[in-house]
Amino acid sequence: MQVIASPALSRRLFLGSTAAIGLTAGFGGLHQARAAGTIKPDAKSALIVVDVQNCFIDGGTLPVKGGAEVVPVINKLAASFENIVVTQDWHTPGHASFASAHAGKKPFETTALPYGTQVLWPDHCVQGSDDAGLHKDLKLPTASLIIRKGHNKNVDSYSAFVEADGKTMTGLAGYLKERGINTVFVTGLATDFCVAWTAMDARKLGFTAYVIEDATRGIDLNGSLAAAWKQMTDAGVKRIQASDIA
Ligand code: VGL
Ligand code: ZN
Repeated sequence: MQVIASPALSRRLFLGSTAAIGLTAGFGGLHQARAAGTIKPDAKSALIVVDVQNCFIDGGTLPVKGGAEVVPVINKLAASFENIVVTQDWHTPGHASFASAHAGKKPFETTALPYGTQVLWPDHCVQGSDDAGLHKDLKLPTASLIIRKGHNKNVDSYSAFVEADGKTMTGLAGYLKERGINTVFVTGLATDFCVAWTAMDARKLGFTAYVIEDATRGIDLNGSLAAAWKQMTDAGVKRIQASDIA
C-alpha cells in the first residue's frame, strides 16, 4: 500500500485492509447504541481542527471531496470545548512531498525518501499563500494555538504531533501536556491522512483520542479511508459522531 510513509505502518495497512469493512461495521453498530449527546468534553479535553484550509477544499490545490461540509459541523462543536487547537499544512515551495520536486514523478505516485515511502502530492498549502489559508467560514475565535506542520522542506508531517521521520516532535504534545490536557477530539481534513496520523500519534503519546467522523472527510486513495479506520480503531481511537458530543 503506497499511502503510508513508515514501512511498519504500511505493512499493517496492507494486511489490515481486507478486514476493514467488517470491523468498521462493528464499530458503527456499537456507536448506534450510544445515546446522543453523552460525551461531555471537560477542561482536560481539546478539540483539534486539522487542516481546514483552502488547499483541501474545492478550488484548492488538493481538494478533498465534501471538504467544505466539515466547516459548519466544526464551528458548532467549538461551543463544547474550552481548549481548541488548529493545524495548518504549511509546506515550503519545492517541498519533498510534492511530485513536482521529483523528476519523472506524477501526483499520487510514491517515492522512497530517507524516512520511508512518501506519497507524492500536487503542490499544495505553500507557506503564506491564500491556498494555505484557513477556510474563510471557519469560526474558531477561542482557539489558543495554531500549529503549522510540514514546514521542513525534506520531511512531510501528516501528524500534528510527530513529523514523518517518526522522531521530530512538533511541540503539540508538550503544549497539551503542560496544560493538563489528556483527551483529544480530532476533526478536519483529511480523515485518512492528517486526521488519522494525528489521532494515532495521540494514542501513542498517551492521550485518549476520539475522531468525530462527520467532522472529517477523506481522500480515499486506493482504499486508504477504510484502512485508516481499521488502523485507528485497532489503536484504540474512538470513532464518534458530532451528535455524541454534549
Ligand atoms: C494532507 C495530504 C498531503 C492532509 C496533507 O491534510 O490530510 N494530505 N498533505
Ligand atoms: Zn501536505
